Amino acid sequence: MKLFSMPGTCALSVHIVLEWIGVPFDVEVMNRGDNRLPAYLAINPSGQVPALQLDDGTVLTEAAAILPFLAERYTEAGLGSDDSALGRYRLAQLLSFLTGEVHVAFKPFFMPQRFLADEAQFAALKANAFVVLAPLLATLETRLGAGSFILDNRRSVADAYLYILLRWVDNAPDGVSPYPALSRFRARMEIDPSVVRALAQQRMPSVG
Ligand SMILES: N[C@@H](CCC(=O)N[C@@H](CS)C(=O)NCC(=O)O)C(=O)O
Repeated sequence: MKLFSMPGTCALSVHIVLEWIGVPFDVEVMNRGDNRLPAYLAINPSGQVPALQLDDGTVLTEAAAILPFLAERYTEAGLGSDDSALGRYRLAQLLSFLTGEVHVAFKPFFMPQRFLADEAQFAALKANAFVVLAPLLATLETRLGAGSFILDNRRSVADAYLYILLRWVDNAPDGVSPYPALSRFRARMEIDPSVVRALAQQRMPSVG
């Protein structure tokens, strides 16, 4: 398998999961901009990461599909949902919230130019992203509570995704500190050897 990624992106979540699983894989950490070159557009026409190329050449995109795929293919790693009737859907529900609500709320902060042409409005748009994010982060804070993991207090692929989101919260005026449960979660992930390895390969700082 080969993971296509760029430093600082949500593709880090897939990298962490591959490290947790312990299966051999290649990773191409592209420079920003290379994701819009024809070579990568042939792999993922959206130009976005992550993309996971399987050994038979098939390409999977969208973290909400790649993460459960890996959890189900490598069940022995114990990164999926429980076996209850609704387990898979609870994971799908959570990944949908993380990718479709929380991640998307960061987009005006990271890419204001995709929302507005007037650069004079960028600062307000970026600041507003964290206003939109506050209730979403509060929901995650409540959900995590005293637990160690975000999906029904069992380790799962969703933890890797939550972690990459929390790194981005550093850009908020008070960072992640208003959320004690999320802060504890992030600190635990930060010292996970698989996370440390993935960060190094992604050329990303390991923040203490
Ligand atoms: N819905 C996609 C979103 C992927 C996405 O937004 N990736 C960003 C990095 S976090 C990206 O590739 N941005 C580069 C670009 O859009 O040009 C997913 O969840 O996988």
